[in-house]
Amino acid sequence: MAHATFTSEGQNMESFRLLSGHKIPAVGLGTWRSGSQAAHAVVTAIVEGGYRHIDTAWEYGDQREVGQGIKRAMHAGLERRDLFVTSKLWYTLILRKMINLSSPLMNVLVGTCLNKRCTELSPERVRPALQNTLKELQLEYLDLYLIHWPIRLREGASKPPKAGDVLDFDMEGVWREMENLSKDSLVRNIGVCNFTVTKLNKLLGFAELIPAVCQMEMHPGWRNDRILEFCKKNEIHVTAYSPLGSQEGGRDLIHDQTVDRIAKKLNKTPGQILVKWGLQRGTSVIPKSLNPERIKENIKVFDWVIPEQDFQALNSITDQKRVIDGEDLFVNKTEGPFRSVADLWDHED
Ligand code: NDP
Ligand code: 1BO
Repeated sequence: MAHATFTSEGQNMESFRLLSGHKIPAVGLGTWRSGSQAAHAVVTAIVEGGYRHIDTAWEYGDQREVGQGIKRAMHAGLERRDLFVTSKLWYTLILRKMINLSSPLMNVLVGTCLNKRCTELSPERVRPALQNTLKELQLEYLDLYLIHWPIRLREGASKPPKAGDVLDFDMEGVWREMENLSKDSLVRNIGVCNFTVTKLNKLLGFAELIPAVCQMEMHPGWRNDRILEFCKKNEIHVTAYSPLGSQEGGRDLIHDQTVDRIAKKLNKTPGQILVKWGLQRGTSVIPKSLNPERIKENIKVFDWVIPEQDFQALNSITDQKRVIDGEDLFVNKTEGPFRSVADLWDHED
């Protein structure tokens, strides 16, 4: 069962233990939309902020920068084993059987593929995708590899998808390949993001390796209690993404009245209250920031607690709504197969 571990002071909740026995640091740095500034953010987080957990994804297009940041942090004296690096399987770039990997033609094709946002989530592409991610990050292994979305898109799919862009997803085939990556020690843990209870139940029906982590949107504006309870019951650790309400176009929880009131009362910042709320629910939390002061602020959450009454006030924020609902990526209102956001989330919200 995933549970908190405590520091020698006996009160600090700094990591959670996964089913595999590995520990996931409770606060990690998110890197979505960090672009060319990702390297600097990663170095600041690790070297100055004391972060040991970095979250990235092929889709973020910043794995090279994240890798450079990790390398610089390691030059500053950190060991690889001290870090917990997560990335995510989106779509794979390489049609290996058809192409000589070292040929100049390969470079051209990969470039073309990148521009087209190759988008097939299928079993034979899982390993090449991971290899590509490891190469970009300049790492030998990942601590955690997640299926980014349980949806397969056609190569060159549009955003929003056109008819025929969203294909059947071979969940069992993809998961078997994820399991093989784990057996081959290329990844220490495997997991999923953006699954529903329906999809998790399906996965648990055939999984030889139970997902160690389920990464989901969670903040006081979208508590997502149903999936949290399901995961706890099944000993799957949950990581809360977009813990501050996400970025541009997201929900401004930093200026939410309840959050602000509690922050002032506890002499903390709204960002710290939002991170701490996630930790007190038993989830790890991955706030993104490019601002050095905010990066450092967001992890100063271990030597205090949100009192029960205030915690319950945060649990009572109304207008519960997803920010990252996947509509622009996966919904085609006339052709389907997902005609609405509700379809996408198996009508569980
Ligand atoms: P967050 O909820 O982490 O919010 C980030 C925003 O908050 C940025 O605009 C940031 O600005 C600002 N911010 C950061 N710290 C503070 C603070 N202390 N006070 C005020 N503002 C602050 O957004 P994300 O959506 O990026 O989620 C975090 C991470 O979760 C992602 O970066 C990604 O790694 C992961 N994720 C995973 C998904 C998945 O499908 N698995 C989906 C979405 C996110 P600034 O940079 O200027 O500080
Ligand atoms: C669509 C990607 C959301 C960030 O993980």
